[in-house]
Amino acid sequence: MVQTVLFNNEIVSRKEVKIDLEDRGYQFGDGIYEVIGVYNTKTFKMAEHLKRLERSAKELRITLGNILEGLEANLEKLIALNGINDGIVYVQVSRGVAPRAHQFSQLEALPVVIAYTREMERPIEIQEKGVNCLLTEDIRWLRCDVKTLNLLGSVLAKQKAIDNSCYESILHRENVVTEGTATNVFIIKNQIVYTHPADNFILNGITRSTVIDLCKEEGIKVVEEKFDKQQLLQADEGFLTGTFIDIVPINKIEETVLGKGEPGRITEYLQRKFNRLIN
Ligand code: PSZ
Repeated sequence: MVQTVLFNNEIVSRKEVKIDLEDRGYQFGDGIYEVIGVYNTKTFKMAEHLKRLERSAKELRITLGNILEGLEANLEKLIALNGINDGIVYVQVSRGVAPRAHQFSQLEALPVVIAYTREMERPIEIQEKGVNCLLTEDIRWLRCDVKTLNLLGSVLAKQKAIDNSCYESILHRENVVTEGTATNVFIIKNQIVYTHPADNFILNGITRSTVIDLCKEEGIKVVEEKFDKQQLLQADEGFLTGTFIDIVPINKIEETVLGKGEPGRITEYLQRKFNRLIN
């Protein structure tokens, strides 16, 4: 089937997309992106994702001009045209094309926008059974709050997890647990939910915010404070959050079984509440 994609402001077939070899996204990873979940043909929290895209652009001094105008409508159109039921829509904005130089002051062209969809099965099995994780040193830069195309720290850490038959690397700076490679990390100890505060060391996940709001609505105490590796390993329960995986329980971290080594009670409760939002 021919895939329909967004290229700058036009909906075209995938083979019509031409990326210049001096596109700064290609040469420097100089750009930003978002991944938005699609559940039963409907996007989840599109407005929040586009707001975060706008913030990422601002932090990197990428001038969006009128790019956001009509973007939401175009992403919805792609989902419909490609007949997506469950999956994601990916959107990326590179700073644009210019003769290669680190500085971007010579840039005249507009940013380059692409978006495409992917049908995916919902990861029911890992949501129900939970996953094993690895602890990996967080070697990323100090602006993890910006969703940039520069993902080498995450790429290497995720590969390390896969090489060790794990689902995710849980990253740490010194002893402080930050987040996963494409997930936020939550632990529960004595009925209290903990997650890293939304500062420059993590991406403030849309799923993370949704889960925090759910906790507050349900009267579950939630604390946005740093916790360390030891607190992680001694937690009663733990879970990962992210677009499309939603909430995935952590069973084991390397040799340490978390809690009972199976999805915990509060984790499952939050999963049920979360499922009501997307269904
Ligand atoms: O399919 C993909 O490639 C996805 S889906 C979600 C992500 C990637 N990443 C989101 C993300 C992240 O990159 C980091 C470093 N931390 C946390 C998250 C979770 O953010 P939300 O909940 O907004 O998806």
